[in-house]
Amino acid sequence: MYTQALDAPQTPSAPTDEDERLERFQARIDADEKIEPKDWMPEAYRQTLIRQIAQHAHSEIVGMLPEGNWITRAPSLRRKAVLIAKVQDEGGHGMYLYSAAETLGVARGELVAQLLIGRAKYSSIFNYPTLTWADIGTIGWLVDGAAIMNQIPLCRCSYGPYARAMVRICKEESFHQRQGYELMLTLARGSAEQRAMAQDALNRWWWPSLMMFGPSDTDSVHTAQSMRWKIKRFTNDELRQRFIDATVPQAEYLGLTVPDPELRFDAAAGHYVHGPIDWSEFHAVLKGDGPCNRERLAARRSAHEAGRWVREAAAAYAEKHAGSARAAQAG
Ligand code: FAQ
Repeated sequence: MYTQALDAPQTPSAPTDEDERLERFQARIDADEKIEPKDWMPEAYRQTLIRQIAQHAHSEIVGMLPEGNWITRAPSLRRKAVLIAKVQDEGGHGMYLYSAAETLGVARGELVAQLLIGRAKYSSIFNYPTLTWADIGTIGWLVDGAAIMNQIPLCRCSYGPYARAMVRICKEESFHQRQGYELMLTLARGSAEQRAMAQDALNRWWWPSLMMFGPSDTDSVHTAQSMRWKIKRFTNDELRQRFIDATVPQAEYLGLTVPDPELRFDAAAGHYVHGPIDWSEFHAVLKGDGPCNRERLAARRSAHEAGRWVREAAAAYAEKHAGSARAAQAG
């Protein structure tokens, strides 16, 4: 019997269980079905989602730092209240996203540990300093604006928990973008000094905001597969172009100049054409050599240490309650 089995012709193209499962999985994706945590999924799909959702969660958490830096210096009580609410929202986004990642079988503690040892990526944009109050308006306008452009399509991502988390996140990001633009409008209608401060902030944040969308399509490692899996719905360059097309008229309305001498509107194509992006700056930031990489990680490590007693107290409390529940069950 065993010999017969060994003699059976082995056609390399014969479908295996794994091939069939992969085919069924892709058919579900193609039919726009949502994949849920308990469904079968290819390991590479799971790993891609863990990578992207974790990087996204870390970005929200590290992203609290540049703006948090201005809470004590906001120019009015109203601005302070708005900024506190915004920074708190970003913390909340990080929490939903860590929860979404946990549905893929990875522990939040493990993801946070990777961030703290400098192994995990987070968005390049949060490694730039916030030098003036105008930077707070510019972050809301450009950084949240870029985040929305990238994240609205993620509401239709094939993985259910990520897609659902993005719905609420996008609603909040939209409020953030509008508060940023309103702040910029106030500066643009203010004194010559305020207008100069707004222009200086735009000069410093424009190119890093374009880099948020990731490398150009020719250099993007993950886009093709992520689009087949409908994790991503558009390429990095497509989203970057949409952002530019939406944002340049907003800058014009503010009376500000986009710091790109080659920027021009191509009426035939219906798009703005932009000058070259300095990808060497992007790669330096990703390698840890941006203006604030070290400062950001140091701030996260110190916050993590400062919160140690809270985590220990919460764990002790949970253990105590689990103990009483066990005792009640036994009794
Ligand atoms: N920074 O092959 P691709 C926010 C990495 S949230 C750092 O194109 P993919 C809210 C990429 O991870 C902002 N790394 O990768 C807020 C990959 O590295 P790996 C965050 C970047 O995944 C506002 C490698 O380069 N948003 O702003 C960046 O297909 C205000 C190759 O790139 C999200 O995370 C970058 N900019 O596309 C908070 C959205 N770009 O893992 C506070 C979800 C690329 O191979 C205040 N993520 N890399 O070592 C995505 O949509 C995608 O992951 C992309 C990258 C589009 C970011």
